[in-house]
Amino acid sequence: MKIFRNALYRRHDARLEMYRGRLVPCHETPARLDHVLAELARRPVGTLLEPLPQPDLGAALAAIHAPRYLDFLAGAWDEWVALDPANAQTDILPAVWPVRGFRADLLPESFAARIGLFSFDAGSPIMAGTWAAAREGAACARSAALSVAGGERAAFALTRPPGHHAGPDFFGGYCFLNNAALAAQTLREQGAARVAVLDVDYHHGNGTQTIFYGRDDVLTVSLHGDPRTEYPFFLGHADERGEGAGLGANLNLPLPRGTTVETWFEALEAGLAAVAAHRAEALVVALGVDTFEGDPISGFRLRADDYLRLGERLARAGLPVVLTMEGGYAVAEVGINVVNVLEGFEAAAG
Ligand code: SP5
Ligand code: ZN
Repeated sequence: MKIFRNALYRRHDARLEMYRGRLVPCHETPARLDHVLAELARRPVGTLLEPLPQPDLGAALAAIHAPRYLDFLAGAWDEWVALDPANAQTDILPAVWPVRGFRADLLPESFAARIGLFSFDAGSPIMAGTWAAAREGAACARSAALSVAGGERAAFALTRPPGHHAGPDFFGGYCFLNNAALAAQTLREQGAARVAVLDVDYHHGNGTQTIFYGRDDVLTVSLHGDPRTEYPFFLGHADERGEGAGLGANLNLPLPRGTTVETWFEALEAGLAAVAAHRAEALVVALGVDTFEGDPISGFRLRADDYLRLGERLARAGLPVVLTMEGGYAVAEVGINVVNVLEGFEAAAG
C-alpha cells in the first residue's frame, strides 16, 4: 500500500490544552507519529511517499471548508504575533464562542472573537507550525485519494494533526483540516459516483458528518463513544440520519464507554452493511486507534491483535480504500496498532 507521509508533522507541536479548568500537556503530540514510523521501519507493510505536487490544493480544500475559515487559519499565527510580539511564546487558544442566539454571519474584527467563531473547544491550540503541518497533511490525504482513484487498491495518509473533528468552518478536537472529507470529496471529483466514509476513531466524526450532512453522494458512518458521556458530546446520536437530499446518508453507531471487542465488531458489521447498501464505489476510513484499551482519554477495550482483524475486515469489504490517520493517544502502542491495521489489510487484500 502507498503511504503518503506528512514530512512536516513535527511543525505542529503545541504545549497545553484546557482540561477541567487547567492547562494540561497536549495529548496529540509528534511522538505519536514517531512511533508509527518506527513500527513501519520494523514492519514495512507499505511504501513511504511524499505527497504529490498539488497546485490546486487550495481549491480542493475550498470544496469542503469555507474560504473565510481557510483564510483565518492560514494567517492566524502571524496575526497573533502581530498583536503583540510576546505572543510568539504562547500558543493560541479560544476563550469565547458564539453559542445559540449570537451572530455567526458577521466576521468580527477582534482576533479573540474570530478564533472563537472558528472553533468549538479550548483543547486545540494553534502554534507557529500548525497551518504548515495541517496543509501538508491535507496534501497527503488528497494524494492518497488521487492514487486510489488512479487504480491503487489502498493508500494511507500518515499525518497529524488529525482531521475528523474539523467542520466546514470550525476546528476542534485537535483537528484543523478534515483529511477524510478531503479524500472523499477528491474521490467524488475523480469519478466515483458514491463514496462512503467509515470513521472508527473513538470519538464521533462530527466534522465529517457536518460537511456531508445534506448530501446523498457521500455516506458518513461513525462508530464511537456515546456522545451522552463522551467527547465531542453535542453530536453523534443515532437519530442523526442526514437532512434534505442527505436524509438516510448518515449513520451513527454510538456505543457505551467500556465497550469490548465483540460488540465493537458487531457495530463495524452494521457500518459496513450500510456502506454496501449505499453502493459506495470507494471507501475512506478515518482510522483512529484511540479505541485501544490502554488509551488515556478514551473508553473502549480493543487490544493490539484486534487491529489486525480490523484491517482484514476492511480489506474484505472489497472496495478501493483511503485511510487517514486520526486519533490514538497511548503513544507507545499507536505504532503497533496502526501498523497492525495496515498489515491485516494487506494480508487479506492479497
Ligand atoms: C482526533 C481525536 O481523537 N480527538 C479527540 C479530542 C478529545 N479532546 C478532549 C480530550 C479530553 C482530555 N481528557 C484528559 C483526561 C486526562 N486523564
Ligand atoms: Zn479520537
